[in-house]
Amino acid sequence: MSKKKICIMGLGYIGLPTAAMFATHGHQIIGVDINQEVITALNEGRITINEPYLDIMVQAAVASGNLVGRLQPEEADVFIIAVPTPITEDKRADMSYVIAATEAIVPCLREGNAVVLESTSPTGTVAELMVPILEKSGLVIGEQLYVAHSPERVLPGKILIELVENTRIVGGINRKSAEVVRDLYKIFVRGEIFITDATTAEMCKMMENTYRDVNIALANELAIICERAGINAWEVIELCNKHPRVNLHQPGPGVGGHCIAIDPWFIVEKFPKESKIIKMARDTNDSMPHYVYEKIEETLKDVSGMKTVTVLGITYKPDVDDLRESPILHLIELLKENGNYAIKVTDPYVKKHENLENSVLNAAKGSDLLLLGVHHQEYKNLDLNLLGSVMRNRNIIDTRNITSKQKLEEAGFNHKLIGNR
Ligand code: SAJ
Repeated sequence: MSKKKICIMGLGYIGLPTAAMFATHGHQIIGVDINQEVITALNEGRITINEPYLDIMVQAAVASGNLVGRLQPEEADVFIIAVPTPITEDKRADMSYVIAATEAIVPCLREGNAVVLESTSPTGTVAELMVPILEKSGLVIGEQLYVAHSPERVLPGKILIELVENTRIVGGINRKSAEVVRDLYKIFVRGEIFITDATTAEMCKMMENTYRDVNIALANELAIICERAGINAWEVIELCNKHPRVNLHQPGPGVGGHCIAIDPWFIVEKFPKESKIIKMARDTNDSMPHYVYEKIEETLKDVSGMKTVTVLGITYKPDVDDLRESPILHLIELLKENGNYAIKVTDPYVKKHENLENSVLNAAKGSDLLLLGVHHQEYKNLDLNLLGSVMRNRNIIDTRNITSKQKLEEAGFNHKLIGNR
């Protein structure tokens, strides 16, 4: 393919790796973001997010001259929109960034251009929200201007591998649009690229994350049921998953991240009467921080005065620095609201946070309870004897099944595991 000029709107977890990927494949990339700090960093070859190997790739792309940062879009062959689609307080999709980015590119559009939406969006976003804005360019959509949705599907922590290896869906406003955009992604995607219409692609993306949310809710419900039944949910899951057609997920303190805890709401918002299971799953997962909070209350009910809880791991999932929608942060809020808890926090991936201690040992000093929030690699071999020796009371609640019952008992801990005891 001849050298393309591509404007990428939004340089976050998706836009920036995508920009670096196209740039290192020899294309000219204008990375656009409304945040001056992001642009300054990019033009110096630095990044402001944490993703394995992304810094090296961005550095190489900027050094080659193929990637530059700008605050405004400019004329190009292709425009890719990768801006956030968060939810509002009342669980509605906030499409303001998509609208702003689409409006911003209108003056730059020329015949033969392609516009791709990567952001996860409710059904109808491309056809009903973006197309009317793009029509202001005067171009005939689908003939003079190709428009498609190609949802990102990469897993934070493995973005660079998954961008290349994963299969991809391209949903066009018409067939020609889908084909043009498919050929574009062929530049670096090694997985198969499937073509469909834009609204189907929108639903696929939301449903992939909803599938995971519903399955995690099922695991969380199972965890609660097993506690009542006096058995170990983790063992039930392991044994059930020996069945060739069963894949139970893992219970935990709730679902975090900017995708799985959000996308199902986009379906519920549009189809409130029909999306019963989806809504129930969201509510189940959202209730888990409170469930863990009640366990802490129960465990420390006999400790008088201020009680100290040490939280090990506050990110939304292991081995990343991402705090967005982290269920452990919701749990900390509940403890703070109670007023009887002093909270100490530690997390090897987080550099700045309220009550952050620089080591597990310092965080454990004088504590009444260790709360294992995330299964970071660093927490798999904790020196429980040492930690116990500096604590005021030896209590531990494991929300992720990373501690050994035997080791906890040997170290004299009163221990609880979500889904078991
Ligand atoms: N979690 C559980 N139990 C499980 C699996 C996950 O409690 O069995 C929790 C995690 O601890 C975390 C949350 O769910 O809090 C989400 O983590 P995740 O690793 O499942 O997913 P994300 O949010 O990092 O990335 C997802 C991915 N979607 C799917 O796997 C279907 C990714 O492929 C998407 O690209 C991404 O959302 C996105 O951007 O939409």
